[in-house]
Amino acid sequence: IDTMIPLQSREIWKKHGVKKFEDADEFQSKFIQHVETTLARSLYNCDDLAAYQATSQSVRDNLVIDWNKSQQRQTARDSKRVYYLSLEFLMGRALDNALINSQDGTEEPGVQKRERIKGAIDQLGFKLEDVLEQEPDAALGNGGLGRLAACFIDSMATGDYPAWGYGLRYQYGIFAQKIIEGYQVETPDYWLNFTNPWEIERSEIQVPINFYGYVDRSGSESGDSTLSASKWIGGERVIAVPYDMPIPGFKTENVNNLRMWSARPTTEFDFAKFNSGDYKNSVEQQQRAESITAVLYPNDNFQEGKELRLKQQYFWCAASLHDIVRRFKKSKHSWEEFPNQVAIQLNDTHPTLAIVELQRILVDLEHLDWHKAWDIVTKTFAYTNHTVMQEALEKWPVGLFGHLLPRHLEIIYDINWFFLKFVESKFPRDVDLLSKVSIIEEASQERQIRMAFLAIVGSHKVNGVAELHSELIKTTIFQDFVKIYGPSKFTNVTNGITPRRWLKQANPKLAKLIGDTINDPQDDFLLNMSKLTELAKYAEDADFQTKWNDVKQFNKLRLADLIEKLYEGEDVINRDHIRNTLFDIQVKRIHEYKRQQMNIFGCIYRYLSIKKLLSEGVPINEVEKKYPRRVSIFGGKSAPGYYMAKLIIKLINSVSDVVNHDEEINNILKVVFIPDYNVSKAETIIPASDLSEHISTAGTEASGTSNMKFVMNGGLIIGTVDGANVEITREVGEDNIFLFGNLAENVDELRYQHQYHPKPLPEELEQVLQVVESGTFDGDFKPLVDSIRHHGDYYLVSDDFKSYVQTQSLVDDVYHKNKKEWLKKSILSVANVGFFSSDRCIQEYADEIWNVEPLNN
Ligand code: GL2
Repeated sequence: IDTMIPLQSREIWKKHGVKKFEDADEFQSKFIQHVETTLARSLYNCDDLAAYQATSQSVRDNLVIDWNKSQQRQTARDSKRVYYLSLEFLMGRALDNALINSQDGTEEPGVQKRERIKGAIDQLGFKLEDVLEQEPDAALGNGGLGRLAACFIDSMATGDYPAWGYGLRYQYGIFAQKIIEGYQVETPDYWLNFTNPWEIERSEIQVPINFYGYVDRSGSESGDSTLSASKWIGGERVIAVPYDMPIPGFKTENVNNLRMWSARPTTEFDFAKFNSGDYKNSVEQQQRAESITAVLYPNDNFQEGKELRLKQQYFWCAASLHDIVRRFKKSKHSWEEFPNQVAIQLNDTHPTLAIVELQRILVDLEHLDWHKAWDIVTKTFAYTNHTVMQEALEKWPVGLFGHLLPRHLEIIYDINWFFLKFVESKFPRDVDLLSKVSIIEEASQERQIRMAFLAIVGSHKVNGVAELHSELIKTTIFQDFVKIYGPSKFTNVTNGITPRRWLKQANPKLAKLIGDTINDPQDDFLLNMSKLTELAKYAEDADFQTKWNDVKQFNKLRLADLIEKLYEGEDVINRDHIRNTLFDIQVKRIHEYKRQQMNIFGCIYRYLSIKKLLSEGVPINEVEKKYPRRVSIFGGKSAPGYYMAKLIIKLINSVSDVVNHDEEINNILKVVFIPDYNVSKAETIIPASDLSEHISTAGTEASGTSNMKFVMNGGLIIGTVDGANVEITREVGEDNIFLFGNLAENVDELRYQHQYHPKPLPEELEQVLQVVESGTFDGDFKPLVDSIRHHGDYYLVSDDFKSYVQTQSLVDDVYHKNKKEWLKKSILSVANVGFFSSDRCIQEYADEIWNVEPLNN
């Protein structure tokens, strides 16, 4: 059907063409229009929530206008597009980000667009800060992996890349965390309670998605060969409807799209059900469709293996590919050109089914020859691995898989057959190798499909997310594939973060100080982070250090306010001493490998040491010299079914309870657990850190990205030689980071020693564990203690504890005895953090993996 307006009518359209608001006055007019029409409210009935809605609608109107232009431009240029497939997009809030990104460089110095809108909102009778607070976080992700996807789409839009994100529109994001009597309690996050002004529902697009059923090969040419076109007769059908979220770039009119699919029932009439009088049952079955996109699985670095999750994955891959193929077909290229027009990046193995689905489309529906199709597929896809931990690597039982997706299972077997034939030709008679690399794992009780292997075989590039991690995947989990394909298929792209959100939005005071100092009032450094190196010459400048420190103090007070609010008025952080209190922060998902347990054991050790001195009669002011003021701040969610992680949360809260209420120690140590850590809280927490903890067992944290965020905000790191800490050290210099602990290369040996030649625990840890066992802290922590004492201490807490504690006292010394030195380290860190901009990262993907160019306006 032709949906284009006839030529003779177009002049009318052009005459009435919509315009963006350009200044404060036009914004106010839009705002009022939206209050009175979109919201059907008035100046007699307009609260902060309505003001948020009206502001967002107005800003969104501008975005949509640019979005339309950008999409038309991308289509007209017929350039290669990138599709970033991620099951998680941890977006956080959109409004402030959209205001910041609307800055276009045309403003007079000092009056950025955001500031003008702020003034306009003020005149309308609202405070921008309060308006921004109304927005619920779009929390459609678990942790680093999901937030990485959000940073990437910001950088792709900013870099003018023709790129779309594809995800799922979960009705429930990651659960809200409540702490009740020290324990985590999960409550649903129904984030769509009020209409979401940032999404555009596209109910005119409806993609049918099938599940179950059987394969009909009666029509295929050679009868029994699965390689030629086969017909999959689906047994259950649901509809995928897209919701689009415009993604604005910074200082560009380019606006990209994040398309998120939502599941709906079909309106097909089921005669069989109707005739059997089973109307109620058929309604219930229809309702089940919606459950596919109801909820985000709350696991981080862990595979649960539930059928509904596989259904989510297929639903999303099939809908996205349908969309991509439809767009490609409109461009009238031949199929061979598909990889020149389309690059698809797989964010972890979650979208690996897209590989199989494209092969199915090409062979079954487009009737391409198998090998020709497979060549197109492998040139199109690339795969990012985000973990080496076994429990996180996706595997699906063949039975479950074949029931849900019978034709896809056949295709996987065929892919595997050709792959193994290829291996066999390169390494004849190496049966052992064949079984090691087979996409189908035969050894286990039930056959399983190894999704990472399928992703490697179906891609032209595989990358890790930090140098150490990218080396590790080549020498451990994927070593046989390096042998088969050669090392060039495997590459590294070190993660990055967007400085728009993590510097400008989270820390406006620091961004302002930087802009003023390096004479960059238009914030060009947010695009060109190498400009930050100019800060280095002020690292020892006393005046500048004072200003730098003032910004930090401001941010610490801002965090103290947040904590007070969350603790319902309890004055947890003593503001009088905030200037000489070190803020030590560890915020991230709670996981044994991230070792929050080691951090809290460190707090207990510090507390015991303070108490010991006091009991020996040392006066508190002397004690304070040895153990200067510190607040240890924790935050993070545990997967609901992760017993140990939940126990760690309880221990932190129980320790907090004892320490914070011990008057004898006179507030020189505080322990705080911030409930419900999320993106918007991170924006307040991260800028307030003096020190942050990235202390995973070496070799377990693929990259980490909060390490970069803390450094970008002038916080120093205490960390292990793991993930991106390695490159952070290279960039900021080893004098400016506190590293400790065993190296990844020694981990296997240490674990072996624990198993077969256990040694007594170091005395510092022994002391701590005994106090935990004594019942000083409310709760039963036996499993936690036993994991170290009796179960091999898999995460090597006992091996690293002593050097951890020693490094912490080094931190105390520098912070309290040599503040100038500390500030110098902090300034130099920010000066050299530029490498970790996700803009750099996206450029590497574009050049090395996608082969796409930015589309300049
Ligand atoms: C993770 C890694 O654990 C983390 O180290 C990395 O920074 C991110 C992004 O690459 O990916 N892998 C993973 O499964 N989750 C992560 O956060 N959930």
